[in-house]
Amino acid sequence: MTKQPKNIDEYVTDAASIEALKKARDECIDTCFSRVETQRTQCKFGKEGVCCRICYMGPCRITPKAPHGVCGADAATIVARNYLREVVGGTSAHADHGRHLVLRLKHIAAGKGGGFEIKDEEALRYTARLYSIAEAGRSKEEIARELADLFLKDFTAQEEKLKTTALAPLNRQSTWENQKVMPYGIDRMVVESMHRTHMGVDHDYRSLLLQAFRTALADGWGGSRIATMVSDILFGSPQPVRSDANLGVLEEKNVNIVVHGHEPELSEMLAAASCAPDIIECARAAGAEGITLAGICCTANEILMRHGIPVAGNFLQQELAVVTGAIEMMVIDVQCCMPSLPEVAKAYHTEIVSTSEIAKTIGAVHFTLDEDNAFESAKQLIKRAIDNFKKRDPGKVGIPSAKKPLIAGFSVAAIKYMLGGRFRASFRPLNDAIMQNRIFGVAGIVGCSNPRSKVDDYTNTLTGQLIKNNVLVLKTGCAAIASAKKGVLTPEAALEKAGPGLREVCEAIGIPPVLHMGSCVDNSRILEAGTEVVLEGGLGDDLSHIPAVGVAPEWMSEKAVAIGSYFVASGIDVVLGHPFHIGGSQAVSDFMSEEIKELFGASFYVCENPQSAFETIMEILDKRREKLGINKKMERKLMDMKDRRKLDV
Ligand code: SF4
Ligand code: MSK
Repeated sequence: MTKQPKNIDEYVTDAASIEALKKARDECIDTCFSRVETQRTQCKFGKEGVCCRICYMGPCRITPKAPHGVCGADAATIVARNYLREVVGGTSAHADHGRHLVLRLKHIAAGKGGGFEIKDEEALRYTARLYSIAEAGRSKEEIARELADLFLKDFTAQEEKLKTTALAPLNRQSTWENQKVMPYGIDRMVVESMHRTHMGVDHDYRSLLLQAFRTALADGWGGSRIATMVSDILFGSPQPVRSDANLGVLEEKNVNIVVHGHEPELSEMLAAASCAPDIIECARAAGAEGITLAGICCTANEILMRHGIPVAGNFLQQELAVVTGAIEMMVIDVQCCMPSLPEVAKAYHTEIVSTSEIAKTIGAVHFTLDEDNAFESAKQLIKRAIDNFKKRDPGKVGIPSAKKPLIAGFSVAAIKYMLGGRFRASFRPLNDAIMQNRIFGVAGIVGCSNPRSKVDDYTNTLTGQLIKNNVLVLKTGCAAIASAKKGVLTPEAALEKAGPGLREVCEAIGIPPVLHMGSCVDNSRILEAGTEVVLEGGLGDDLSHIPAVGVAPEWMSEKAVAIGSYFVASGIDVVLGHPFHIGGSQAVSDFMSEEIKELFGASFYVCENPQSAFETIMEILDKRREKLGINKKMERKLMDMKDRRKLDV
């Protein structure tokens, strides 16, 4: 066993995690919080990005005395190659997720849905129109077939630009053409990047970094955007929905099943199957009162957004959820699922079940969904969890009571509807509120939690300061769950915590000051929202003009590297809570903070504490407002529906 954390509240912030981590310590369970202690001393070469193990003349490490690898590569080449490979990792994760969903859409269109169906025909027809696919008078299957084929071409296109990039503002598309970063097919971008970083190929750090931004664009405006659109078509476009978040959503008297990872397909089936009368009867027969289905990470966000299924926690609560001793089954799929889970589960009765054919974990039981009979298959899995309920040891159960209410489900369509109503759905009221300085700007806060810093602390402190200063916050991923646990995802929070201008707008529209927009792939919704702001008019004609900023306070994954890169390449400045592994090359660092401003109109800023992030964000927004000429103080007035209609110029 590794060294256990001493002062628990130096690691975690919310009451439920504090309680669960104390329980883990008392029961001598290793978690990421104990393992991070044994990993305190980090490799300086890895951290600075100057370790190269691309070929077997190496590994080579760059130092002042050894400024070149065996092949002659310098620090800039090695750092840029490593960075590009991180972007490739992140892009691949989102893209592969998207590809699975597109294939599902194609199978459904071919009549082989196996229990899956197109739930949102309106979203299907709307998306088809975006790509000039004829939809009037055609069946949904016909449209779905053509749309799925078009999306698949966005993966395989060799010499044609990614079609989905046409959803970006026109000026941004020109920037990408001018800077030669317009991506081709997603698969080609990934393969080409791996080729370019092979030993002895691309050595110019600028060339490598531009390829990193090009590959990232194939994520944000390709794999992720496609994944979000297809998820909405298959499972329904999110609408505001109430729920609760934190470990307190687990029920002592129920069979508790937790879904974890990123893919919505099986969890959608589990959500439906967990309500089936025969399944509930089965749970009662086993001595439970019912079934609680809850989520961790972005699988949680997917089913929260569409069904209001409660959230048990974010990334660093996955082991703590098992430590409650009250989970019969944790169903894991892809991304962010720790390999430690089966080891933690050994101390309890919890069964860890892996469900993706591409993601196996030693110690987990593997379950393959019967694609032809998905609903029945999901029921079988739940029955297995019910059987496990009998093995629960009441003496080991300790469910923290803390949980907070929340509202999630803010797709762009839902925001538009809330702003203007069904027949006048529009971003106009938001643009006007920004122009009138009721809302100072918009911050998209995204990303993970990381045991190297106090969990959720940076994210929540910064979010609090921003809303107090009239910055509307859009959130996804584990950052959104951090806000949920803090209780700021409710309209009531606007009354208490938002600044006066933001409060007026939130009250008039009935939204929280922090909008939960979904999972990690749903960062594409933030790009979509930014594009709506541009198209609505009055705030410049490119994403690099609007008063908006991206923030990743406690990020940890390669996906975050790709996300940050596509935000910047899209013209949105990004503030990071800790730096990329690029510090070993001054040339690369200068490129990422300065030179790219000229190329994309945005760049990266590193702020290691929430106060400096707050100041930097306000400065970025202020500069953008100044350039737009909208920095004048406006009279404040409470908007009602009549006012909002008047604003509709
Ligand atoms: Fe060393 Fe060059 Fe091989 Fe990298 S590619 S391991 S720097 S010899
Ligand atoms: S789950 S990538 S820890 S946000 Fe999307 Fe959370 Fe980060 Fe995973």
